Amino acid sequence: MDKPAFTLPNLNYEYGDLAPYISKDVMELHHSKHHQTYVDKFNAVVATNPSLQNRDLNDIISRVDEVDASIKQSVINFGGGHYNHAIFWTFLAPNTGGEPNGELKSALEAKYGSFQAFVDEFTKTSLGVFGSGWSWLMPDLTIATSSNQDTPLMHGKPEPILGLDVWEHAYYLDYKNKRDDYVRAWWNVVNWPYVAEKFSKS
Ligand code: MN3
Repeated sequence: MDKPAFTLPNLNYEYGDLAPYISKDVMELHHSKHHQTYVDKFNAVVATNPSLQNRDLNDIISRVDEVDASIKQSVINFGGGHYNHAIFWTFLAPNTGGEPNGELKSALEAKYGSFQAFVDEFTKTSLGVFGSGWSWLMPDLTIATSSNQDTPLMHGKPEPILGLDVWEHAYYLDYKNKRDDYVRAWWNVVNWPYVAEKFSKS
């Protein structure tokens, strides 16, 4: 069998490094099972559709409207699932200090009034996502949401500079039904240096 088109990305930290905010068990399950399943199912779609082959992930995702109708929902679900998780892991890091420095912090303060007001608004938006989905901070510092494995890139938007998985699989083992506890804990493991770098390059 040919090498699969897409592979599960490695994390820049260990599964247990984000505890107690996100447990080792959740990280391991989320990365090695949930994300791997999106990768495997996406590879199966790619393997039988030459129009998707030899293309990078962002290219496929950003041009999903050109995908044949018979496989479009699979590309949204599995390609989107791979893409969303791949960027989500990069937005996480242990012990990053709780808030950004420099240009990003100033820009968030200018837009929202204070860093805390931004945190409150992003938290409120994340809690308001009905069912499964994502909340995003866009390069223009607006806050967006997606349902299921939809993603801004599928709608002519740029890549988010920060995003949060609010599917129950992201928190149920740690927080049961309490999404608000998960979101509040997640702020402790946001990779602000990386987010600030994404912002400065956007
Ligand atoms: Mn997930």
